[in-house]
Amino acid sequence: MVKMIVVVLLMLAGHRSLAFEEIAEERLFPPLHPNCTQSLTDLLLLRQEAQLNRMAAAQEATTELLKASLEALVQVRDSLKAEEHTPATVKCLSPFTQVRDSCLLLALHELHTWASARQYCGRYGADLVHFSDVNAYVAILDYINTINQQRKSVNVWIGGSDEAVEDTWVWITGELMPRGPPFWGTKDGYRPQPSDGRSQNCAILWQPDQYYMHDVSCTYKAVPLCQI
Ligand SMILES: [Ca+2]
Repeated sequence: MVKMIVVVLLMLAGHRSLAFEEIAEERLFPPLHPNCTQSLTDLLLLRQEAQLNRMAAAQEATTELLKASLEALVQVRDSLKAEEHTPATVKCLSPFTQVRDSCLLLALHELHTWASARQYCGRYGADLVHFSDVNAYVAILDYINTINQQRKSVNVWIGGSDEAVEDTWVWITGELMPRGPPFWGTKDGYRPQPSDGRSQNCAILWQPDQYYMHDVSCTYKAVPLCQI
């Protein structure tokens, strides 16, 4: 009976050594012999402890690696954020003002048709403003309110039209304009903009509708918002 227990324990010990232990450890803890007087239980416990220590060390190394990777990713994210919020250095000559990455001029006392407004901006080597995202739009609205602190009732030409192809609104750069909210007016008694088909082909920031974009006739008179 005792011999059988010894054989079973030896089989268990042999299985564990094949599955988990290194050859060096086999030298440290040589195979058991049935006549060995050392406690088999103690020896198995030693082996188990060595295995656990090795697993703990491997886990610790993995944790350190993950921490280092996480720190590197956080640094990349922070640097991208800083880049995103730092406007490029732009030198704007008077009367232009830097707004984000471009120079703007709201010619508050000039009233022009859309085409004439483009010519006005052209005198400065500029053209009517265009923008592609909400942040740029908000920055432009802030600039307009800063220049027009007296809340003069003026509408503002921007560089977009659907004159070439009805209902295909493009910037003067040829890029498609954004559509829908929050750019175009949709409320406060107005029909969703743009709303007037072939009779209105130029885009304007409509002051009575909090400077949301509207379509109006290109021969309407408004102030140019020039951009370099
Ligand atoms: Ca139209």
